[in-house]
This record gives sequence, C-alpha cells and structure tokens, in this order.
Amino acid sequence: MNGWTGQILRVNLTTKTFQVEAFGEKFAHKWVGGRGFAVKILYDELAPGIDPLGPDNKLVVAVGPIAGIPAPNTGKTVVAAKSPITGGYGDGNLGTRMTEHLRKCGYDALIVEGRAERPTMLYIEDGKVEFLPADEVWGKGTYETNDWIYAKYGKGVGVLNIGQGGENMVRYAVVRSLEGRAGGRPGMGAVMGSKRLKAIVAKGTRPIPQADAAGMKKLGTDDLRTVHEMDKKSGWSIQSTTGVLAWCNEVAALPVRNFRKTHHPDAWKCDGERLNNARIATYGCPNCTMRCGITIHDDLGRESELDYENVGLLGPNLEIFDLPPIGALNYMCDDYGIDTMSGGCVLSFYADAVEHGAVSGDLRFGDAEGFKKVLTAIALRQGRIGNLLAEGSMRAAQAFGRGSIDYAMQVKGLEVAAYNCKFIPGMALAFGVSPIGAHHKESWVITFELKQTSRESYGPEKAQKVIDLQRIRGGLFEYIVACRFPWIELGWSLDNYPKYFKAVSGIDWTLDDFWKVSDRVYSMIKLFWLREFPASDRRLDYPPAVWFDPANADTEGPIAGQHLEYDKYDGLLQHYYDIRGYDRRGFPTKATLARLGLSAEAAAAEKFGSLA
Ligand code: PTT
Ligand code: SF4
Repeated sequence: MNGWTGQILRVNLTTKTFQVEAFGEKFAHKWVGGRGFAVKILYDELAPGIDPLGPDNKLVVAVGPIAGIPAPNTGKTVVAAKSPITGGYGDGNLGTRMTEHLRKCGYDALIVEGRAERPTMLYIEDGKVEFLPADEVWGKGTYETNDWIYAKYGKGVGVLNIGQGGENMVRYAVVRSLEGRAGGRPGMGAVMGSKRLKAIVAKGTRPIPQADAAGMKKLGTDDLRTVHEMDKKSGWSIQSTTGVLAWCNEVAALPVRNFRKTHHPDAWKCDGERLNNARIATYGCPNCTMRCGITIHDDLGRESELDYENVGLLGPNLEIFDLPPIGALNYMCDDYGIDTMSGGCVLSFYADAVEHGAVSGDLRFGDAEGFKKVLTAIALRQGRIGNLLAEGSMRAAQAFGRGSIDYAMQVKGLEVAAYNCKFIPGMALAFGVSPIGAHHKESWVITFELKQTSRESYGPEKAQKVIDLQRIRGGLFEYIVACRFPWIELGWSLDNYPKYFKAVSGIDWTLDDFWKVSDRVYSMIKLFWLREFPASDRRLDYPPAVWFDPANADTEGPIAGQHLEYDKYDGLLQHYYDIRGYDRRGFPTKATLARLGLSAEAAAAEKFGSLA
C-alpha cells in the first residue's frame, strides 16, 4: 500500500511484549494518519471511564502519509491518549526525528499499553523492540535525559522523552523532543510517566512506500527551497511567532495579570523585536526551511527557546516583562517537561487566587523568583499547594472555592492560549469548541475577526470561519501530519497538500475530500467526549466566566467597558452547532454521523448517551 507502511507497532510495558499489526486501505483512507488514527484507535480500544493515569490508558504516537518525507515542514508527530487534565480525548503535535524514524522502522503508529514495573526506555530499531532500564535518568530533566540518549545512540535518532513533571504525573506534563519542542499539552507527558516510560527512541532504515518516490523527492526538495525563499522575503522568522505580541498588546488581546488586563505599557520589553535582538541561536524541526525556534540566554545563562505562547503566558500574564526571567521560567518548564501554556495559566491563577483571598500565600504578580519556586513545587509535587496546582487550575479552583473557578482560565480543564478574549467573541468560541480543551491550534480566528469583520459581531460568519479553520488546522495538518506554518505564516497554498498526498499514495483527492475526513475526525472526538461525559451539555463549550463579567471589563484603552455577553455567545455557539450538524448539547446528530460514515460508531456511542 503506497503512502502508508500499513503497520502499527503495539507494545505492552506490563508484559514486555510487542506485536506488529497490519492495517488496510479502508482504515488508511478513512482516518489518513496522525490525529485520525489516534482518535479511532483510542475510541475503539479504551473502555469508557478508565483512569487516564492508570495502566488501562494507551499512548498513541502517530504519523501521517507525508510525515517524514522531505517536503515543507513534514517533521511532525502526534502524541495522543485519554487526557488526564480534561478526561476527554487529548493530543499534541511536535517536531521530532521520531517522525522519520518511526516510519523507517516500518510503522505509521505506535500504541503503548500497560505500565512498566521499573522506569523504562523503549528502543525500536527497524523490526527490533527492546525494553531497557531507565533508572539512571528517572528523576532527571529532559535535557539530561536527551543527552544520555544521544550519548548511547548518537544525535541522529528519534527521541520522545519526559521530565520530572511527567514522572510526577503533573496533569499538564508534555512530551519533549529536542529536535522540535514539546507536544501534548493535555497531559501526554503525564500518561508516559504513569506508565513509567521515560523515553521512546527509534532508529529506522527501511524505505517509506511511495507511489512516485522520484516525483515526490523532486517536488518536496524544490518546495523546501521555495518556502525558504518565501520566508526570507517575508522576514517572518526574524521574530517568528513572537511577532504577534506587539499586535495583541495594541488591540487589547494580550493576557496580563491572569487575563485581568488586556494590554500593558511595558509589553514592548518582551516583544518580538527585543527577542530577535537577544537571539543567540535558531532551531528548527526536521524537514523545515523556515526555522522558527529563537533561543536567548535566561537569567542563569541557560539557552531557552521562546515562542509567543511561552512569552505571553509566562511573561505579561505574570506581570513579568524582562526576557531573561521569562526565559528562565520557560527553561524550567522545558526541563521539567511541563506545558508552558497551562503552567503559565496555573501560576497566574494562583497569584490571582492569593490576591482575591481564595487561598493564603505570599506570591505576588511580577515576582519572578516566587513563580520559579511555585513551578518547582508543582513539578516535584511538593507540599499541598504544589500538589494542588499540579492538578491544573480547574481542580485547584474546585479545592480553593470562593468563586475562584470564574477566573481559572481554562475550558474543559485545559488552560487557554495567550489570547485575551474579554471582547473577542469568535476567538472565545474557538477556545470553547476546541475538541481537546482550550487551544489556539484548532482555530486561530482572531486575525480574521479583528482585521476582516467587526469585533462586536456574534454572527454566523464567525462560526463558519472557526469551522473552516478547524478543518485545515485541527484536521488536515493533524492527520496528514505537517507543520501548518508555511500555509498560515507564508501563504503556502493548501493545494500543495493534495499534490504531496497523490505523489506518496497515488490517490487523487481534492481539498473537499480532506474536509470530509476533518469533519469525521472532529465528530469522532465528540463521540469520545459523549462516552466519557454522557450527562454533559453545551456549557462544556463555554469559555471562562471572567470574560463575561462586567466588573472585569477594561477601564481604559480600546475595549474599555466591553465584555462578552452570555446570550450572544450562546447564539454564536448555536450557529456553530447548526453549521456542523450537531444537536443542542453539542454532539453530532445521527444524520451527521451517517453522512460521515460513522453509523457503527454512533450505534456504539448510544449505549452511553442518546444522539438526536
Ligand atoms: C503546542 C503548544 C505551543 S503552540 C507552544 S508555543 W506555539 C508551547 N510550546 C511549549 C514549549 O516550547 N515548551 C514547553 N515545555 N511547553 C510548550 N507548550 C506549548 O505547546 C510548535 C510550533 C508552534 S509554536 C506552533 S503554534 C505550531 N503548532 C502546530 C500544531 O499544533 N500542529 C501542527 N500541525 N503544526 C504546528 N506548527 C507549529 O508548531 P501542542 P512543536 Mg507543540 C519550548 O504541541 O501540544 O499542540 O502544544 O509543537 O513542534 O513543539 O512546535 O506559539
Ligand atoms: Fe518547526 Fe517552526 Fe519549522 Fe514549523 S516552522 S516545522 S514549528 S521550526
């Protein structure tokens, strides 16, 4: 079968056994790869209600048909499991040499089951699988672990690993790879830790089956060159993602002081221009010619890689505006293997809760040293506060009480990205309906909303745009598995992707064919949620309450006096459900599921909650 290796590797850490399973064209064409494979496998194989941090959860590492093949930005891999922070489907996407090596070992996905007795490193080399002791690096950070692996196998291998955050099952621990960054915000690192799986290493040498390997090679290498030229011409990677910080500050969309404020006069001190001036090196994922990872020295002289989300949520959101201490918090998150975004929101929530008397403590906004101490307590689960905050802001708020849940900046348990939607209804909707909890990766509608429509509108055009973007970002790029930045940042045409797909698989699909897969994948994720939360309703798709609170409205600046309104947001949500073919609770109807070829899955889901 061209385009896919046709094989999945299943390993069991409890029994230290593995098996290779074949999949056919029907499965490949229906789910394509990455997120598509992951949600189908997890839906079919996980019993509803299992403990995400117990041995019954499974970790899926999945690539897609163009992943790992030289072509623009194809070095990405999806990591997925039932999420410890949301209890629903969770995944993330990171740049890593694992992408290419897993495929060259002969697999399009890896399923990790069970729980090892001792800390373990899984080593995969072509057809060989080894369960090796990792006691030596258990308790160590991701940098030291990575170096330990490189010293054993050389720098060219594919590596996924976790730090102390994952080992201690911090519910927002990520999976790390030094050739990319971090992935799996909804606790994929904690799932690895719960399995005592410190690292996965792969080294493959087999060819990846392609319909037209020579044609793909020419197309891919030519396009890598063109993308590089486009980047140089546009200058995008001068500031990379952090270019957006100054704009967010200008349009009152920056998270400041746990999202209480939307802009700050000192924000320029940590903007993209300052970051570029402080740059000491540039990093990129494999198969990328528009490398966007900018590193600086933190306040201890360590090299720390900063993106917009990391700066926004560990900087202004904590009222810290100097890059070196922001870099230090970011370095700590990377080394502990903790998500910078949830980490930033949990820290800001705690400072806010102290300020509002929900909990006693001496942490104050702007106190970088204080935030570092709390972050360490979280990663190592030290003391009552460290332990509580390691559970995420939603659970911590439930423990603190006193109305603090209103300013825990999360949706479905997962903390929001660095866009302050106090008065940005469409982006608030994008967070609300993101299928893994709040994340900007699914639909970054904010620029359309503020540049091409009216900010005040709660009209169907915004719901439609959220869906259009979900189909591309949360759909296509997550199952074909490639970085979306050439498209979103440089305008690289989406029409290139059916071309790559045809060269590797021989299948001639239009973008509309891909959108159908996207809708199928989103509906499948919804069924996963229905099974886990059968009594849930549309309030699961609401953003944090503080954005609706008139008392929280800005007192000056471009959106003074403005805030989201519940009835209007609910109307916007209904537009979204109507266009998607979902019922009033936000689940796909039977007719929608039948249209997407999911009647069997619908029948299985009905045991847990009825469908309209
Ligand atoms: C992603 C999320 C992001 S999105 C950022 S910064 W961003 C944070 N980065 C973290 C980090 O770094 N260290 C850490 N300990 N935690 C971190 N958490 C946060 O994780 C990422 C890039 C970026 S930089 C973005 S937008 C794009 N994301 C893509 C995506 O999701 N899919 C896709 N097909 N292409 C993408 N391209 C871009 O990749 P999660 P990465 Mg990460 C230091 O995975 O869980 O989705 O969270 O992916 O390889 O590290 O690159 O302004
Ligand atoms: Fe990785 Fe950035 Fe390149 Fe995307 S643009 S592949 S995130 S280095």
